[in-house]
Parts: sequence; structure tokens; C-alpha cells
Amino acid sequence: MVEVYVHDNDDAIDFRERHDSGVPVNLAYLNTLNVFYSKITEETAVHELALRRNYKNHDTVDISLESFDNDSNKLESKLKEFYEEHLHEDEEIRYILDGSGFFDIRDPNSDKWIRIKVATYDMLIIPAGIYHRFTLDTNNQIKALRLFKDEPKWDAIVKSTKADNSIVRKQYLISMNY
Ligand code: KMT
Ligand code: NI
Repeated sequence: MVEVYVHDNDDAIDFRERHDSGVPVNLAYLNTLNVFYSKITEETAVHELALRRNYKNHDTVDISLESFDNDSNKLESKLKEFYEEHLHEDEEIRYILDGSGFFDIRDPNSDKWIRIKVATYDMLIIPAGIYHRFTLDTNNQIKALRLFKDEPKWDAIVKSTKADNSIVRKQYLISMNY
């Protein structure tokens, strides 16, 4: 079963560690934030789901020391980017092909980080306008499909007053009746 819990916010411990505060979060709560999790063992089923939701693009991302030419500085700087609180202008699907990691979703109700531990076959739908971040875990490797609605909008919009006031953020908050 996928593990979902409130992050302990302990920055003294490496961000790849579990950071489990001991407070579990259930999937039904995630759904109220328009975040959807599912375990899907057939990759074709993910593409079918994406087609039904009018997705037109995808790519594969490989994050490990090997994929960064064994250059740990390169890997760390990419991870730093993923771990910075950000949002996207479009809904996005993430499907884990191999390895594992953590998606942290900023709960708009409590302002706490909700941590989702993802591994092979886990699929997450992340709505446009929700603040989130990603990191590897101590296994230090993940391969994931990233599926996009339109042209790939890789751009992460880093948490800022401008992002807070953006249309996509406001629409997200309205969509969950906040
Ligand atoms: C995101 O949106 O933060 C990411 O795509 C992280 C990498 S996917 C494993
Ligand atoms: Ni992102």
C-alpha cells in the first residue's frame, strides 16, 4: 500500500530520509485536494488514461547518479530544483517505472507537507496550481514517465507572491472550494 503521511519538517535530517511525523493521511483526503493516486501495473493503461484526459505529450525522466555521468554535483543541483516548492500551469501525471522517491504536496488547508512515497507502478495525478516538490529517497534512483496535457511545460513556477497570485493558483484554490 502506498504510504502517505504528514512530513515531520525536520530539516536537520537529510531530505532523502523518510521524514514521517507519524500522522497518516488517507487517499480520500488527497482526492479532496484533486490529487489522485493509483497503482497501475500496465504502462499502456496509463497512456489510455492520459488520452481520456486529453494529454498529448510525455517523456521519461531518469534520475540517478549514473544518469548524471556519476557527477554528484550535477545530480544534487537537479534534485535541488525538484525539491524547491513549485507549481505547474497544467495538470500532470507521474508514473513510476523503476526506483522510488517522495512527492511532497503542500496541503492548502493546513500548510503542512503531505509526503507520498512512490515506487514502481505508482501513478499520481497532480493538479495544475498545487504547490509540491520531489526528491529521491536513500535508494537514490528513479525512472518515471511524465505526461503533459499540451506542449511540454516543464517549467516549474517557484513559490513566490507572483505564483500565489497567478491565475492557475487561484483556479486551483477555487476548484477545491477553498
Ligand atoms: C515534478 O513535477 O516535480 C517532477 O516532475 C519531479 C520529477 S518526476 C519523478
Ligand atoms: Ni513539479
